[in-house]
Amino acid sequence: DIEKEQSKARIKQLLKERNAVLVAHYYTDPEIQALAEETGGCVSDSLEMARFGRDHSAKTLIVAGVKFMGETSKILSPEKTVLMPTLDATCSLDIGCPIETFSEFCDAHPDHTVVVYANTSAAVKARADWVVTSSIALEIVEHLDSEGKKIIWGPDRHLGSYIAKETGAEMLMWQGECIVHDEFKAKALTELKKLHPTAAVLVHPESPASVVELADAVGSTSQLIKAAQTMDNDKFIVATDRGIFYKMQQAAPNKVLIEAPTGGNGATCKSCAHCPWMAMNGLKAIESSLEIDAQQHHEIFVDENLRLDALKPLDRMLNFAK
Ligand code: CIZ
Ligand code: SF4
Repeated sequence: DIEKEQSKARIKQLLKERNAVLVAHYYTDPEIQALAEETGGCVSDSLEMARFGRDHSAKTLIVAGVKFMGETSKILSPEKTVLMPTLDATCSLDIGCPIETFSEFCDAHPDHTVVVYANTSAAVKARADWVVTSSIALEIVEHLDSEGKKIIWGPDRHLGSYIAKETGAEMLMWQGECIVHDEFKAKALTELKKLHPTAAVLVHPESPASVVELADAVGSTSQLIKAAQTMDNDKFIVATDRGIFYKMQQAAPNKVLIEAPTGGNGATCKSCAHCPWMAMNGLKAIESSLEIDAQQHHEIFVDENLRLDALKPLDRMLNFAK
């Protein structure tokens, strides 16, 4: 509609005026992902978003995602202004892993190597030996396990259990979860599979173990998109945030994509296959974040000492990935 078109036009103008680039996560709404593509930004997972921002010549990054993604971008690009459409967009994993209690947990097991998922605050990253994303967690834990390291894992218990099962590594687990992936239901998925016998099931490992067990492919967002592109099946049942359908359909235009069930037996869920915090990244919010007099309400800051401490485990991952 007209209002949306006006908003997009204003955003494009402001991006130019401010030498800014829009970096969006796969879980944001399709129109936000399309706008990032149209304006020379990127659509990606949290790690690629931070890398893209760091390597781009723009002076200002608009991070359409959730708070930890803005922080990670700032940690990698301290000289850039990092803005977010709203500073209220957070993540249940970040909320469920406050630095004070997590730090006590780590202190209680000083002989353990601390591995944290990227979905954490800068302070939690700074307490860690390694930061990992779901695309590289398996390899890094495998590597640490082969060196005989005992591991503390936080905060996603489902992803942690999956990695422990795959690698056989000994892991002390923080008990956090993603409110979106935690809602996928194995029983309803089994029923849905019967209705689509030729479909392959793609599952993000933040989902419960019972759902992961039903998967034909388990992986990070980028890995699931790749799977839809390369597997021969005509249909895919997908257990992750439905925001991913935008890029997945682009990558696999002739395939039928079906949402994995979040309820079953009339059950409702808090956040049926779409992250409520990702959904806060609307056009209007992006537009306001670019208005110069609103900057204070949108800018991400990370204390310099904390930033340097969080950079170490992040760099460890980036160097391992090379
Ligand atoms: O669930 C998330 O927030 C994910 C998959 C983040 C990421 O690493 O891209
Ligand atoms: Fe956090 Fe889950 Fe939302 Fe990702 S989808 S930002 S893990 S709550």
